[in-house]
Amino acid sequence: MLDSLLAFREQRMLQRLSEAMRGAYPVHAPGTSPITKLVAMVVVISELLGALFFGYPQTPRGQAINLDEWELVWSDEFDGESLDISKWKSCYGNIPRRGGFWDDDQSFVQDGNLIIRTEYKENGRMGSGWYTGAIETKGLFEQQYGYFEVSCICPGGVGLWAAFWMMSDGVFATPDGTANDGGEIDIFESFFYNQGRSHDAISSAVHFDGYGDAHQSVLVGHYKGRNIYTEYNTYGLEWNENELIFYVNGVETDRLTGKWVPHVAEYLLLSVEVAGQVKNINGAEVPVLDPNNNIEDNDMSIFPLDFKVDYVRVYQRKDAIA
Ligand SMILES: [Ca+2]
Repeated sequence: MLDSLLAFREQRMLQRLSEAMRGAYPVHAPGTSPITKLVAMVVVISELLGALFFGYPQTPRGQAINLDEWELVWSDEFDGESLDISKWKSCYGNIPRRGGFWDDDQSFVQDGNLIIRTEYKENGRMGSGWYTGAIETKGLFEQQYGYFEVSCICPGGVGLWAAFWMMSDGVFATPDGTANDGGEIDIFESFFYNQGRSHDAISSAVHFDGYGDAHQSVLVGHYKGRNIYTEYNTYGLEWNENELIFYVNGVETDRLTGKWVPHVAEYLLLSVEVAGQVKNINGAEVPVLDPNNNIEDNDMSIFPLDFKVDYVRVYQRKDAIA
């Protein structure tokens, strides 16, 4: 009954609350004193209640990824002079996107990082407005299952939406009620700058069966990073034939099973979107996506603002390769 009424995230909160009260979540180190255990339990339970009732982000408390079990099979360290076009291509070309424009000139390599730069341009190639960018590996690199990780610094401004995600054309195939034939896997999305307790958090989600009437999606959760606008954090996905397991800084946040798990190769995307309302883009009024998340609420002196990506690394399980 509860299962049918509650979203995935709420079900998970209740499950974890029950585990925390039994002392089973998080797992305590052997020999921890009773007082330490009690304090840890109170901290965990308060955080879960805040997440359940107020949507506050949680601290990742799951298993740690063990990279010794994985073989690096593809990566970009962004150490070259320019974007490696054998690995990346423009995502959809130069187009209007949400409250701004995706423009290929906004993505470039500098000092060992991929930079996706957001700025206001009076005389951009598509007119005046907010310019940012997106790149993808579609047709250049696609993989089914593995461990996928980005290390990055998110752009710290209101109304900016940086993401590391995966896609397959199967997302748009005839709806079958599952992600079997492809899903949009949002390994992380960052859109909580200056949003109270969520400020330093990211979101993970999965979508499938297109974006129309048959669309299904799940919010995996909101999870805390560590100074995500000034320090490098890693966001990872372990994808096997049974599960999608999400990680922040190498610690599991949550996992999905069943219909949410794709079983086709997918490609990678790195993008920034302007999530707020922007008026008069080529004469069109862009609708408000979130009145509390408007790029025009920023002090203009923070721009240009960069999404800095130190690396993207892709692994396969060693036992799957052997
Ligand atoms: Ca499907």
